[in-house]
Amino acid sequence: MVTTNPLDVMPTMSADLVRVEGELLASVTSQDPYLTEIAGHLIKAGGKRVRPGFCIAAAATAAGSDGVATADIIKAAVSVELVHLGSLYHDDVMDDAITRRTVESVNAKWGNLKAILAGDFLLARASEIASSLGVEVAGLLASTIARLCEGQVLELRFTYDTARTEDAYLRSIDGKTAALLATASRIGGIVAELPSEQIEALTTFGHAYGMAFQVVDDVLDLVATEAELGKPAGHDMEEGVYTLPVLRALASDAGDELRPLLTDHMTADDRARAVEIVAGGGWITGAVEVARSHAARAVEALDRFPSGPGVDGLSAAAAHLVDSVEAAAAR
Ligand code: GRG
Repeated sequence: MVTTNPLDVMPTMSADLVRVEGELLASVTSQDPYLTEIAGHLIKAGGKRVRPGFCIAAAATAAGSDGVATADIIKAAVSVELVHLGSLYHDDVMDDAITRRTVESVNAKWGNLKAILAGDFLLARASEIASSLGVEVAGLLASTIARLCEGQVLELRFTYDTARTEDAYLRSIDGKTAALLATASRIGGIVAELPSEQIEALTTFGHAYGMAFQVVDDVLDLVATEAELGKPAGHDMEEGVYTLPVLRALASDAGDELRPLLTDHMTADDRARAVEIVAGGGWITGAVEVARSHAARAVEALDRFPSGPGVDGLSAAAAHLVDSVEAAAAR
């Protein structure tokens, strides 16, 4: 199925995202130009801006909305992207990552200590902006940062553990990824002062989309090309992060051949063979099915609301997500 690009459904989104870019860069200005440069590094590198996009689209689900974001919605969009950025700075330190968003990672360029501090600075700016939007938004963003930490700790606890359960995997991605996408949509609804039923539906949408998004990200790590990933397929296994298709392969008859390959000293040959085993046994298709069911749940959450730029944009984003992974998995 070929789905519509969400940006075509919400024509006002591109101009709103330009406003987000300007405010993102302004928000990380420090009295120290050196910190400004480090904090702006990954903003300038790009990124898909899914979280600000959700915040803006969620607000645009308001009855009669023309889709154009208010100044407060742009602030909300900036605050959720800053939290995402802060988590990327810290994540790259943990993984010793060399690249991010196609450029040199902050830790590779400036070292771990400055990457950690600049990540803290981004979170501080996010909190400052959120507090200007009211206590509810500030509290929600703070509890979401805690959820990200919980999800990440749950991942670390099972690194290189071939006995990691599917439930432990799902709880981890719920925290490290779905929580912020749920919050991005919810904050859009709160700031736009939508009815509470609609805010709950938007939260469910963002959460279900977030679960699908991480499963898709994990599938892509196994099926995308090295050129697309900027690293060889199977990198997560090399890092000891065993994701849904790998866990299902481990639980099957193929487990006996796969398990000995999954070590903290995996060679390039081990990695290639492990990818072959996981990709050859139908576990990719199974994981894509899981992503599809979360994406369907996301779309369903919005089906009580009349069609309009916001609802249509969010639904198109969910359909587009599954479409893109199906295309990659079918290659
Ligand atoms: C300090 C907030 C904070 C958290 C600490 C490091 C950590 C705990 C959590 C890691 C969270 C994390 C990096 C989850 C992965 C989420 C994910 C799928 C990132 C990629 O998102 P995209 O594809 O990236 O939207 P772009 O670059 O397009 O924005």
